[in-house]
Amino acid sequence: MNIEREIEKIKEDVLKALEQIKDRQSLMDLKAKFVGKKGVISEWLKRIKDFGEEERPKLGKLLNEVKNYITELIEKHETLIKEREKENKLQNVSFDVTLPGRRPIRASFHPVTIVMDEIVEIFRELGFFVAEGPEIEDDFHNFEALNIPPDHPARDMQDTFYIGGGVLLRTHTSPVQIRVMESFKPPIRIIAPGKVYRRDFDITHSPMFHQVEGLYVDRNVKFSELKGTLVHFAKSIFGKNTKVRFRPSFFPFTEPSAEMDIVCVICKGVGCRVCKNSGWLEILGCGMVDPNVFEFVGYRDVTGFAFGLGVERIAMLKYGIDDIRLFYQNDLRFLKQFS
Ligand code: 2NM
Repeated sequence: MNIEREIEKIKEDVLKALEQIKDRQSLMDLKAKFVGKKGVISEWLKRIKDFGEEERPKLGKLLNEVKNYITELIEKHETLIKEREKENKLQNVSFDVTLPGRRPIRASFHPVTIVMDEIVEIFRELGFFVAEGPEIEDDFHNFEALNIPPDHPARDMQDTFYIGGGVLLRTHTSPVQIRVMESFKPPIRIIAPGKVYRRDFDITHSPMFHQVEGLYVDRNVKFSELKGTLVHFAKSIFGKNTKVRFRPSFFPFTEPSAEMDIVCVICKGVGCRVCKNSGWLEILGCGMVDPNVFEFVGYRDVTGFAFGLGVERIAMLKYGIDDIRLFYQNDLRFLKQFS
């Protein structure tokens, strides 16, 4: 057979072999067999020296052409196989529809919100209406109308955040009650929950905290009604066996004034670090509204009782939390315990 014809035949052999090849390994074997170091083409190149001077260049050129042609052919086929493998892989991806779904993260209420709502609900059941007002207040509603004279320690720069021009951050929610009395005739029965601000910061004080204050004004409201209402509140929030006591106290806006204690929730009255060995814990301040306050808002021929409490303090006692800062750090390990 003609030598050139023989070389041309190698191409046909390769083309025929490629038709059968479906995987990469067989393709690599084929590549080695024809264009590898010990492949068919290499064998032919070694034999060139056996030919005559004139034939050698022609033969060499032809062999190189065939080698390049085959290499290109194999590379094209390799791309084809790669693409087919990728497609097969994608087709084999499947989803197990019986797998359980991912659980969504469920949010929960902040402990201060939980306790505040609970307190508000207890008083709403007794007929108190919820009232709200501004956190930025003026001197009249926060102090003057509450019978807090200009030289009273509660007005000290150390306690109040002053904005200037007689404007300040409210230090209690009492101004809300002053505003309600200015706008509505008695009788009134209201509860004022909200944020208040004081210049105070340690493990039991925060510069912002939450208060609930209550006010009941009508003809002939008596101290016994204040006691009955607040004893009911203590038993509702701390349990029906909760023991309480009223202790005389002083507030500029009430006369007489008192503070209500419950038996220490930690030591049950024996005496411990939390109750400073007294066996009692203070939970709120209260009293009969001072006549001077009624005068400021134009109320006549009425009496009333009022009270105020710190929501964080109630929450700390209820849940045994010993550092107020935990309420404001947004640590999920803490917050998750109230879901
Ligand atoms: C307290 C204790 C006692 C109080 C008084 C008034 C108002 F506006 F009627 F005068 N509101 N809240 C009051 C009374 C607040 O907090 C410890």
